[in-house]
Amino acid sequence: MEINILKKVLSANDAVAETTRELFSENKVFAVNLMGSPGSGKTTLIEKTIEIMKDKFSVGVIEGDIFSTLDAERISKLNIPIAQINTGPFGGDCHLEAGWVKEAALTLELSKLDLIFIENVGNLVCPAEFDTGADKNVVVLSLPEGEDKPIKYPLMFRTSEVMLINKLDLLKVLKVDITHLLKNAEKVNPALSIFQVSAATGDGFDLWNEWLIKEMGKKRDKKSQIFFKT
Ligand SMILES: Nc1nc2c(ncn2[C@@H]2O[C@H](COP(=O)(O)OP(=O)(O)OP(=O)(O)O)[C@@H](O)[C@H]2O)c(=O)[nH]1
Ligand SMILES: [Mg+2]
Repeated sequence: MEINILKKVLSANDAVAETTRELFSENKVFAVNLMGSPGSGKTTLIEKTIEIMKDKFSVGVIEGDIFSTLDAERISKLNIPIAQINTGPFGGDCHLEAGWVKEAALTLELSKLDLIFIENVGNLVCPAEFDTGADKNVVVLSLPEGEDKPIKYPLMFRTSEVMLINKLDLLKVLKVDITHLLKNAEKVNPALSIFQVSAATGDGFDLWNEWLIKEMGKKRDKKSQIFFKT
């Protein structure tokens, strides 16, 4: 019985997600759903990416958190359009649903944006179960979390098209085996594109930004002619 109820909730969310994706497509904005553990560096990655790209592209952010507007306050310092979703008042869900994302997106001037980041609630489990209506799912895994996470939380890595391995600047102190991590990720999802970055220093952002620009280009043809200046 419980399983049936869950299926109903998920299929209702999937139906709304299609309309959310249509909204992004009508406005030719490329929407990225950024997922990952609390503290993996999602907000820092958004901040660094915007810092690098904002002269060429219009970026907006939808911030998802159970409580607080702390991340939105950080991002708002970059003077970009931002919408906050707090799940706390609605039961404290540990994921974002497509309807909430759509409602938040409608508060932004979507037609003026090229790219929108949806920062999902920090955890490696529930966000992977709910389609937000974004075009692509990206998981941020930071080195301190360890090599085994793709094996222990496979759905997150299966539903994502990109994995950002963050906090590369900590490699020497942590002694994480990146080759082992890459093998684990490949076992779970051989199609995963993987970029190794440090959101603190900006290292590795050239390939990540190239990927974003390519995907934005697919959404808005003229953008495909513009290449990221390093
Ligand atoms: N050394 C290092 N620290 C980082 C890096 N990226 C983020 N951090 C730090 O990690 C901590 C958490 O970063 P956030 O960006 O707030 O993490 P988050 O994933 O947005 O966290 P939640 O929103 O709570 O889920 C902060 O102290 C960041 O400064 C990195 O590349 N290297
Ligand atoms: Mg955050």
